[in-house]
Amino acid sequence: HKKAFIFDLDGVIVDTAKYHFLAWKKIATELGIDFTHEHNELLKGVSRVRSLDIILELGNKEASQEDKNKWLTQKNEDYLSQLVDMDSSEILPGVFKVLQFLKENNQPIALGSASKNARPILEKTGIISYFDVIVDGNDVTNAKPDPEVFLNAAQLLNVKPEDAIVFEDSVAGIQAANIAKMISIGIGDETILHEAQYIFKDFTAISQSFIEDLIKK
Ligand code: B16
Ligand code: MG
Repeated sequence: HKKAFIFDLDGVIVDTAKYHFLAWKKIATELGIDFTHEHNELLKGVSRVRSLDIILELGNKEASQEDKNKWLTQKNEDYLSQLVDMDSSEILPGVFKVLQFLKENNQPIALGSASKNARPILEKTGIISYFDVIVDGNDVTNAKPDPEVFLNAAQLLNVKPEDAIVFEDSVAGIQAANIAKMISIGIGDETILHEAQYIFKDFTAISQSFIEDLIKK
């Protein structure tokens, strides 16, 4: 069967969580809300709008839609300003090798990300040409753990969900892949990502034969 290899972006291909954190931290501090790295874990794979709501909940604050819109814009401008100097050095260890191997073996590759900034990030890091299909935060209405983003990617590649393989660093993303009946591969901490079918600490821990087996399955 033809396969589809679907990659999440933040936390899988690049570590943009640190930039998201800095930008949210500024907003939180302005609002007098204590926002820690631990809290930042809650925002992984979660949309921008939902992230702000989570931060406001943490601080027990309510806000008007007007204020929320202002902070969302401010957060994104701040985040984008951190990305100006981004280049291929920010691609996480082992990722490039896997993308290269999949391409050499003519395997369909997709991006399945909640981020609305996915395209500029793939361009800056020089890997956008590896992706046959890009589904991001601009294309979906339901956020992970809803499987919409991954189902769209597989459909665009003409591949059945059972033949799709998802690489994800967030719990919500692993749940989305599982709900879609796709093969879920967690990238990160095995205690956090225990719902994944396979878990690796990063892409350097994934062997070529593991990928070959997925292709042949
Ligand atoms: P943006 P992913 C997600 O990307 C991030 O994990 C999450 O922290 C962020 O809030 C979300 O994208 C939206 O990003 O503000 O750029 O639209 O992990 O699904 O690739
Ligand atoms: Mg992610």
